[in-house]
Amino acid sequence: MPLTIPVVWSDECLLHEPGGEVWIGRPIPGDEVPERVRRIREVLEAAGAPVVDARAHPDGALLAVHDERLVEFLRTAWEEWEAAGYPADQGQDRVVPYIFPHPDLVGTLEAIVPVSPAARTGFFSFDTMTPVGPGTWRAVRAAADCALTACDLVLEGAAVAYACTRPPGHHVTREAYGGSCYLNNAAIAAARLRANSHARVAILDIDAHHGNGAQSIFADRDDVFTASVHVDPEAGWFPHFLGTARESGAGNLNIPLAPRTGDEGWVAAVARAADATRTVGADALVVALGVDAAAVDPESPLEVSRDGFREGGRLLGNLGLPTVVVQEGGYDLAAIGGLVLASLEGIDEGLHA
Ligand code: SP5
Ligand code: ZN
Repeated sequence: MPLTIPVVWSDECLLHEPGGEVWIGRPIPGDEVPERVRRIREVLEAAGAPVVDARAHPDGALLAVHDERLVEFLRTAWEEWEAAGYPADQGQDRVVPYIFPHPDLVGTLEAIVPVSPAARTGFFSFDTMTPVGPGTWRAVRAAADCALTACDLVLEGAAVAYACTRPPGHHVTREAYGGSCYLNNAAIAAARLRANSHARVAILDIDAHHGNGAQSIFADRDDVFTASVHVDPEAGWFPHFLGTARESGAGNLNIPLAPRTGDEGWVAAVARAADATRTVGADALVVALGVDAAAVDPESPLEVSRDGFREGGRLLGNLGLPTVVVQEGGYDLAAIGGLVLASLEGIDEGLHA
């Protein structure tokens, strides 16, 4: 049976090249590369899925979840970096931070937005691993358009649509970017569904890393429920500072898993997140689909198989909700396409069970 889920695509998503990202002060090759979505598309197309071009959407959809200062920073960061001479004078051809407004540096004062581009970067980014280069903004903006177009397809009656997009987004808060993410595509999609007739939207995040962005963005709203299944930050994993079960409450559910958790524990966690989504009475679903929980993935110690992703997908499809799937992480180029295909097939099977 061919895969009938529409795959939303934009060539512009290929324009962001991380180059070397800085980890523990050292440049290492970034693994959030354009080839990721090429591989996914190739596998989904071979499975028969129709590819749909992303449509442009106005900025209002971004400003529903992000502060205008972040959007303007990302739009202009590269040009200002270049104009300040960092590529020519310092040999640094990516926008990276060097100083951050630590909560105890500024205390009860309001941090200044720095005039120096290098310092300003630290106002908006929370790590050194999320560089901005010449093509970054166009890719980031196109990634949001892919998520929004997938929403359009679902609002027009598709049961499910998939945004085959990058760079990913789930670590981005209202005003801070990081974790290889720049704008929170899944949160933007959830806000879009809320603005268009869906009363209660759930974001279910199965990327291997905690979905801190949506948790933070929707913390004080009861119309968007957030749940995240991820490797336990308290066992030493990104994003390190949050993502514990203690942060769970009426509007948020965190399910941290021990390193080396495989199919059984991971699928049970996805089942719990799906049950919670049912309990809150969501009428639409956004899946933040990272496939970096796979055993082969270099960025996480979870050990989920392709069958595990298929089974997790079935549980999500079983919710029977209009579903927008947004691509997040997943860094093993040989495996990524098959893992996404298994997840989408699972969702499709669950929806029609
Ligand atoms: C979207 C997404 O999955 N973001 C997660 C980014 C996590 N990055 C943490 C990087 C930690 C250092 N990895 C370096 C590997 C060196 N071999
Ligand atoms: Zn991840």
